[in-house]
Amino acid sequence: MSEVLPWQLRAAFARSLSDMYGTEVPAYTTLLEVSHEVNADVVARLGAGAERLGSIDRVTAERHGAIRLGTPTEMAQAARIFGAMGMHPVGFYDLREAATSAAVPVISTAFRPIAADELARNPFRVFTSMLTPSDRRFFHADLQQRLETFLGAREIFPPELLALADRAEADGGLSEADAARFLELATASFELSREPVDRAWYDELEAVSAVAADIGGVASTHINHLTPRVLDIDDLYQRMEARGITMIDDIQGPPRWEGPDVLLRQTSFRALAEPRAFRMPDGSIESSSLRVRFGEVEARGIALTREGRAIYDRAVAEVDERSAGLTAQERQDINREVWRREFPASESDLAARDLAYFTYAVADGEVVREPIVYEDFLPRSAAGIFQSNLTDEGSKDVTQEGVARDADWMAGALGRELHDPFDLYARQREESRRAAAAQLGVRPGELEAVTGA
Ligand code: OOG
Ligand code: NI
Repeated sequence: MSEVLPWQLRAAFARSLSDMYGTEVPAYTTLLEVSHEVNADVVARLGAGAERLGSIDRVTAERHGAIRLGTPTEMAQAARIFGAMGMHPVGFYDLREAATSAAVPVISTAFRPIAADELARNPFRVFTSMLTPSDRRFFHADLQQRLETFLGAREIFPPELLALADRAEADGGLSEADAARFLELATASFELSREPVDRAWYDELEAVSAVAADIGGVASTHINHLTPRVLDIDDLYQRMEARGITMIDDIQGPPRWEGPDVLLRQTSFRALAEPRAFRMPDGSIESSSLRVRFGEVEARGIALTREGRAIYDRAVAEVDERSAGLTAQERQDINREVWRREFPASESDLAARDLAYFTYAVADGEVVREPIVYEDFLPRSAAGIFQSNLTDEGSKDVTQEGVARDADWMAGALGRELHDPFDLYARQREESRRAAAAQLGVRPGELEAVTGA
């Protein structure tokens, strides 16, 4: 019998990773402290209204992690480990296309719980990227070959961990003793290695892309960042700067405005120099540092439908076009102006125009509409976060043809179904509408007519 259920493994893993990362990156601990202060203040100010997009318990425990892997084999192994914790691959992100200013040769998915009750128990998600060594815009044939040989020879996840993961997935959990071992091995897989880094190899990759060096320049992987959720990201940004921590220039995503929060807003503090050992070409060991890991924070809003998302994508393109050479403040102003023109300023208008997802429930004979929180990521913001933390642009030969990658390719690499985020939100909405309609004895399509919801 399984004593520790998948959601309990997931919650324990998120905690264990957070503790480990806090010892590795002390500024992350500061970020957590400030996040807690901000959230406590918002709850004090707004009361129950602060919990419209998730209970304060959920939001306080909520984290997303980011990891970067090298090969389809490593991706499939990660999928087994996350599968053990009830986390499934959702969405396909092509950051090669989304990045505009630096070389980011990766494609990504996110592992997360997909059922509403699982999300409510613990919403831990991990943005997981993999390198594309066959993409000629970044890697010439000889470098591709050496990179694939290097990646093919390393072992990121020990066989014992994978065996425990498979057992957990098959049995729906693990015994106490197995769970403890699983958590220990899983956490250790994402610790920063003390092994000396091959200086020449790392530098060769870094000339192409700092992200390529971070992934393929070392024989292990590590958690890149762990992101808490805050209820007021503008307030958090100011408080971090006041504490002397330099933040990147922008808050990525929608602007701060008077209407409903939608999708995702994110920002981060700049990557810190972390001491690392290097093996030099003459065999000597030197200590130096690498700047790849940073602290990110996010605020989440309502999930948009495909129509709502299309408006968002158009708005991003317009803001980009008009922002060249402007300051962060001027960019935010344009973002807000475009937003006010394009998006309705109330939840009921978002619902009426079918731009966002809501669930419906019956309380005291009335239909109550509640927003569905956005559980996914934004390719443009993800690329922005990657790029804003790179000191070097790397190189990208745009005269070459890129290698084609899409959601089907990713599903094949993972050997699992890749869920479409829009389908998941739509299903949640339809299920709630069916249940509410059944309770009132009407058809789902008549809910609005009955109550004006
Ligand atoms: C992932 C960047 C994307 C987010 O929150 O959008 C991401 C990475 O830096 O590895 O984590
Ligand atoms: Ni992130």
